[in-house]
Amino acid sequence: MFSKVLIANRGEIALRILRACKELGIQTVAVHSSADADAMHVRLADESVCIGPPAALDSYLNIPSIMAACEITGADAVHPGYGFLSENARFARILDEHKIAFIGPSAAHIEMMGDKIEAKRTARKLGIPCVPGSAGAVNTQAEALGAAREIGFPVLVKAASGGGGRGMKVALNEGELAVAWSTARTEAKAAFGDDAVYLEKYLGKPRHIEVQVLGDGRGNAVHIGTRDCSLQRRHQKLWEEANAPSITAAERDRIGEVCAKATRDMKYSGAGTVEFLYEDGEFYFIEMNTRLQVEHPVTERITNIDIVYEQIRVAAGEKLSLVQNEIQFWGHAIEVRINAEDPVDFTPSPGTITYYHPAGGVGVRIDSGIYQGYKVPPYYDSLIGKLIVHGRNRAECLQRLRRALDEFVVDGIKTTLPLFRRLADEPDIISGDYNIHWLEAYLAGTKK
Ligand code: MV4
Repeated sequence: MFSKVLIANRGEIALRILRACKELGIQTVAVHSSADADAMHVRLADESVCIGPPAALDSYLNIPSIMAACEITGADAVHPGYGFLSENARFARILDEHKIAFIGPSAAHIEMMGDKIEAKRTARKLGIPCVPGSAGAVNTQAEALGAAREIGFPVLVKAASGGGGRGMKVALNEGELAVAWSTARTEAKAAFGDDAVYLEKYLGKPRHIEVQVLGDGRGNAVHIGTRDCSLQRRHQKLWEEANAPSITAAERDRIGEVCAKATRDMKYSGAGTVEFLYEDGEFYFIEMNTRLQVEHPVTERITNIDIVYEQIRVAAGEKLSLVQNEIQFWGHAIEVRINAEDPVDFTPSPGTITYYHPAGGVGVRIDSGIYQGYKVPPYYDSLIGKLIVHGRNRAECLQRLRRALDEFVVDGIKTTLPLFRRLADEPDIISGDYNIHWLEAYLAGTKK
């Protein structure tokens, strides 16, 4: 096992990782920008190193600074959290060259899944159902037209290096294809420095359902259920549930086993998320994320599995501590993301937290590093915490969410908490009848 883990992240996830390390008896190093000196995880870590000024490019994304912090502190492993360097194959490789473990999959797996065309090719080869689409990159307008005719309209042009929805363009018919293809290429080039694009059948009203997998790189792998992450705004998830409410236990086990087998067959090591669009009873693979995800606590809550503990174990070369037939699912969990944002127009709301009273009681978990007097810096993502509630079933879970939200007080800044209190009373939310467009339509006042 590792003796000292450097946590290359900030905010609630840095604290989450620190907690797992402490429970494993591992020493912790917090690295932070000058704007994060007062963060809770910095206070709780055994050691801390300031790695640069507020701008993430100069601190949390600054590989030489982080390598220097590893060297100074003698850390033997790095946990990258989510975002920042968590899916940076070059960072994983540099750590490897310095005999420091990257707590995550191999650089090769990160690279493969970072290329969406390669990821899809791999998924199909491993028996994962995919969205019908072009065989690979579509490099000319004529190729695009040929592929689109074969797929059938509407089609979606996607960036090979994409993710997060950037460089994505819909073409409803042949007349729209040329413009969609060329603007997608231009956007992809500008955003990712790579103009490769591919085509898929456009699904109009899917749910976003993902499968959490864990592998140990030695041919052992399990799935630990599904999550529905359809409630999002501009590709920012706001509300996540486990298991996905719209599918049966049999459907979950079937798609879960397909993903676990794929994880096993590619000798994947660590935590992974296989993302699907789900429409009319069918799953369609879109991407695989090779990192810990923001929404991992809902899965932890219904399975009693500590995902970060498993990540650390397998990165240290130990076998997975889990076998599929011992994994059980207990009730239902919902996570809502507490962002320092206006709950109506979502403008950022950094500043000092003048009063903090977190919810508590049975079935409530809060992952957050905030405290009364903490100053939310303006430089980073607005996520300041997550409220996770559990119930024996979805109805109980929703009622517990309402109860927890009624208790929760964060004063001094605006947060998304009031939005969730409203959502918890919406008939479509109560019935579980929503897709990836529902929240944006609701916020626009049109509702579906
Ligand atoms: C799609 C799609 C419809 N059809 N692919 C958006 C982000 C990217 N990672 C995948 N995305 C989508 N791919 C096909 N063939 C609709 C989306 C999409 C979406 C997906 C998941 C969650 C939210 C979304 C919001 C808008 C569009």
